Amino acid sequence: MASGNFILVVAAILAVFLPAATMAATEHWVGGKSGWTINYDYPAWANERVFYVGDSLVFSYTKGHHNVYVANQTEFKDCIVPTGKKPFTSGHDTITLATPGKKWYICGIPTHCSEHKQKLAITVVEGGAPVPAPAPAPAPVPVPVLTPPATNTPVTQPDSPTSSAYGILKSKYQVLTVAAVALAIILIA
Ligand SMILES: [Cu+2]
Repeated sequence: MASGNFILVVAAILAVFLPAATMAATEHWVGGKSGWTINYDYPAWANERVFYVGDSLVFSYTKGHHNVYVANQTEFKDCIVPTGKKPFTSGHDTITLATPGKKWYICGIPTHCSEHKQKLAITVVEGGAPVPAPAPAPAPVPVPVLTPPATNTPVTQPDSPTSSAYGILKSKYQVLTVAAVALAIILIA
């Protein structure tokens, strides 16, 4: 019963985490190795990739040298620092692309956008990460899971020799089968 529970628990954990792993969202490091900086060809960078809902942008730069404002189309086009909006300033700003559509980002440091093209426009599309939402999702087990394996450790232990012994028996049986078949072929020939 103990090992049976354990298997169920493992299966439940896999059921919860496997789909999440399959639909891994992409982190787009803006500007690649150059990061978020001046005089970089962000339109070309953006053209090389597809941005899916659920992906994220990472703006990487030396803190204090730049910042990131989420802008609208006009602010982007004319390099207007959005009023009443706080910029991202950490130097490692991760922005999750939660909705489809056009997104605009600019640096708010004077002249960086207007004279040095430190601005990024992307189009986010749906569908990259299919959300299959399988039926068995509702059983959220993580907490009760932790107790049984701890107490069951001695019980699970004897299991492994048994199953490996079974494995050996099984492989011996396979060897015998192969040998029998080979013998049959030789005899027929
Ligand atoms: Cu800047």
